[in-house]
Amino acid sequence: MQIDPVFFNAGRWGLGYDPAVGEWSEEHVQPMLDMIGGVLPDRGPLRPVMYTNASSDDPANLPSHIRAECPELPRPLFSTPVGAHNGDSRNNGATKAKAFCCAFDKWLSALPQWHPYFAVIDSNECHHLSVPLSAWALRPTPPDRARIVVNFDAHADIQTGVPVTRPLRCDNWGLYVLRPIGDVYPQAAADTYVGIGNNTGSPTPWGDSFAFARWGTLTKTPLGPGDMATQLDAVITLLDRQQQWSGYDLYISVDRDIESSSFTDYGDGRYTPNDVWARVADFIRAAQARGVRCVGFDICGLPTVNGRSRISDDWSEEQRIDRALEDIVAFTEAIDRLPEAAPPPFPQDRLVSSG
Ligand SMILES: [Mn+2]
Repeated sequence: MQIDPVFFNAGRWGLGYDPAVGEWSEEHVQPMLDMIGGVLPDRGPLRPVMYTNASSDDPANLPSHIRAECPELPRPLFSTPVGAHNGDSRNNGATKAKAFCCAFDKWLSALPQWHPYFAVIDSNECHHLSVPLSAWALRPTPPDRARIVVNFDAHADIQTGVPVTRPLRCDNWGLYVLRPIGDVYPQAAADTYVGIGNNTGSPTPWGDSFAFARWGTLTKTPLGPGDMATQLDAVITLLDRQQQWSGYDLYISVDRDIESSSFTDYGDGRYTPNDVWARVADFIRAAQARGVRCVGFDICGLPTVNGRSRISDDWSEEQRIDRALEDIVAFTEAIDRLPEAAPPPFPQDRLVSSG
């Protein structure tokens, strides 16, 4: 299945970790773009969407192709810093959801896109980028098809007690796909949010999976310890309890912190890369077998700039980056093997005018 690759930088690689540098720098990003582009053959140009100082209104912080294609960006872009690049834990990755999603919708609408996309988010501190990404991917889904967001992650990334007027963060974004966000998303972006691979201490590997549905009281539904097909069936059962659907559309996110030797900002996870690759591929195959259409995929959490890591070990910086590229290859191959979705997920008139 053809996919459109997008690279979302979230401030880490663009700023080179130096909070004193307030301007976009391609010093570290361009080599990473070249490396990612190098393992995605025959898929056309890798389109970068980047920002550096997102609390600034200055469009000079945006890459030139975004400035050119989308001249009327909302001002102010954001009300609080996004993708914090310093040790200020108060603002780490935090922003007001409405302004953030509005700005990203503008940016996404400026990207040509005819296929499901595959996005790479540089820091998993910015996993909340998956809100506008999944909302954008699932927007063309007609109301009689169910919309599923699945997050393979060591963490739940959902906090049920948080109102959606609070800052959107990497650790609470799951709720934001289930709730309207002002007039940006007057309808919830998804019907269910699913967490797979959470590490809550279950003695059974892959036994901590859960789903939340958008309707009624927010209630956690365990998916049981079964294989991926069984867990997907549990999600479908949850959805089918609400209404009869004509089909199901799926957006997948993978936080690399689920994996050992991932070297993300949030450390290393419980599962080996081979195990994660196999589970994600199993899930995609189970979806395909049930006619569940994959409309988008993101992988989140590269090693920090130039392969640096807070995790102490004897891996070289190059080896850490190679590990991330291995993930990108493994996940894109799993998607690539899918036949073209029918009906195609995106209409040819998907491009909307910006401004
Ligand atoms: Mn996450």
